[in-house]
Amino acid sequence: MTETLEASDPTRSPRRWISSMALLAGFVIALGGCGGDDGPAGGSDAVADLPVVADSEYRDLTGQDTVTIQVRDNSFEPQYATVSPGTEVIFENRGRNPHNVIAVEAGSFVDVPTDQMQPGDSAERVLENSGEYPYYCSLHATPSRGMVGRIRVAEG
Ligand SMILES: [Cu+2]
Repeated sequence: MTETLEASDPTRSPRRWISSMALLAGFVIALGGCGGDDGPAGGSDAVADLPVVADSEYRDLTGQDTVTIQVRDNSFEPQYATVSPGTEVIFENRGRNPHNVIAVEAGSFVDVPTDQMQPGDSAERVLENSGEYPYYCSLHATPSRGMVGRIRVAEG
């Protein structure tokens, strides 16, 4: 069936393959050329573009060694939480679907990939430094809307 089709035209398909690879390479180079305009991390811009969340939206979970963020279909609960520095934050998938936890500012904490956030899975991340840690599930959100959440690590 398909084999017959390819066998009848042995020279053409490799050639097409090579030309699409050349196109792809050109595209990647073009992308690389634009990358410098974004500034050093690039991620900071992403955080600055997020909607403002009122302080009153944050649940105060300071003073605890561990804090659990429930990962549901499709939200984080609590969505906004304040914790103390060094708190172990546990993301626990209580839903029926796979999710993930992606830092909006890449590298601010280690992402939890989808294969580690299946139903029933949990993953711990320790946040040492005070600051804002917005995150989202890339399966059900963009960084700014949908299945998004934030952890604020209070001043020590
Ligand atoms: Cu999700």
